[in-house]
Amino acid sequence: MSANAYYTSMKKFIPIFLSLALLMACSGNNNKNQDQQKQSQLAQQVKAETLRSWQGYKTYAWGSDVLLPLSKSSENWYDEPLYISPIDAYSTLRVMGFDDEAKEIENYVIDSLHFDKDIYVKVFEVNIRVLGGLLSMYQYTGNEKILAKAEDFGRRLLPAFETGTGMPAYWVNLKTGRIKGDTINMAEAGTYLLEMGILSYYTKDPVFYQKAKKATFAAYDRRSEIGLIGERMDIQTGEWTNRSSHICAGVDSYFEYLYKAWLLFGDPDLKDAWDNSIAAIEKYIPEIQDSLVWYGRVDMDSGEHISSVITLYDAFFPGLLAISGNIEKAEKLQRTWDWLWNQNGLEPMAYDYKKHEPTYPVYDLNPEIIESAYYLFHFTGDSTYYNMGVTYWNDILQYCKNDMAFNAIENVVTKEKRDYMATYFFAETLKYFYLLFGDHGTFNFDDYIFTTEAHTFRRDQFNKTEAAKRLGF
Ligand code: DMJ
Repeated sequence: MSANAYYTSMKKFIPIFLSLALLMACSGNNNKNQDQQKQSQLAQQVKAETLRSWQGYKTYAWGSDVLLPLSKSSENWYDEPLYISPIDAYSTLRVMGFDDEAKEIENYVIDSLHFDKDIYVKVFEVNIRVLGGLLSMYQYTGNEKILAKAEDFGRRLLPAFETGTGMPAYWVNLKTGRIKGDTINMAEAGTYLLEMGILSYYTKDPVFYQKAKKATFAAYDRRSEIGLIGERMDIQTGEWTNRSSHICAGVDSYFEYLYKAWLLFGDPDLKDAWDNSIAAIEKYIPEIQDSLVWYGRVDMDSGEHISSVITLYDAFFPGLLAISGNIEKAEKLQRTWDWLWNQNGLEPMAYDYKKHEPTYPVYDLNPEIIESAYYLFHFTGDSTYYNMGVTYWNDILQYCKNDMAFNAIENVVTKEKRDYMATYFFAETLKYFYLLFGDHGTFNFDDYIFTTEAHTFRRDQFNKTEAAKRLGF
């Protein structure tokens, strides 16, 4: 057939092709619109549940650290409250656009929160929740009174770092600066680089970052010949008191902060430590069991596996692998966590992957698996991760929702309830669900760093040359 004859015969099909193309474009758009609608409906549902829980906290626990949702009462961590729930909730309320509720917290902190209290506080826990929350509040508001509170609080934590190794004591008294506790795990020793670094950046006083860095490197410099760190150390002598090496609860955020603090400030020492640490982790820790990859516990000197008990906190690791560029490993590991979640509809606090049984069946409304689903959905665009989030959300609605807020679960098998709503449920769990389910127009993942408590900091507000000067590296 000549070219002309061919075009003449094809001409009659042109209107059909055009209609088909139009139809496909329309149905593509329809699907996209439907997806977007579904996404935004879920995000709206998370927002509504956040507001409902916040109102529950305000009604029954205002001024206290924690809401006990089943007994409709409250609890403080210490003899006097530190307003941990509201401070933790602040950045989530801002991310969701609840600005009036957030303003109320800001005013309350300024008018009523003072730290000159004769109480021993857990240095790690209040650093990630109270100091991190206040710093995020300062970044959102620019209110110098909030920065003054954060600085006052940060200075009250500093005496904890006056030890033989530079690792903080477990407890410090906010009024007297006295310390308690002989040993510490590596998460409690090495999760300060972000909060203390940000405080140094804002105050232009390097002392905070310097203490944090010394504490982190007190662990790193005592790594074994094969490059692994242990779990627990004597803060005065620097002797390892537990030589089990892992990425589980008790060490987890030590690694998270090496990488994220490097991203935010650009201190090359952190990048070196991260590169060496992740190489050793990947060489010795992962193992395959039942076709899934598990990050168990090994001996820090020999690298031999010594335990197959993992904790649900470890589900932060796919997110960390993803942000540090290791998408393939992140995806594999997330499949393991998703499998574990789906065994019972919620995940247990501790699980033995060789015995196939929960060793501590509590679920405390923890965020890590959702955090990693959010990171992976962001980096891959694969709806698998979005759908994982939908499952987790529906399970939490089914098993943990109560008439005023949400409660923890005593046993993921029986679903027996527990009268507690952890403060990080506001800071992390609800925030990660909301971000996973949509509204990326107003919140762009790449613009922010999340602390281990999911307090959000805009990356562009930290200039790296300036950071080197202000943090002293
Ligand atoms: C949070 O307080 C922080 O993420 C911490 O680093 C460990 N995990 C809890 C929530 O599970």
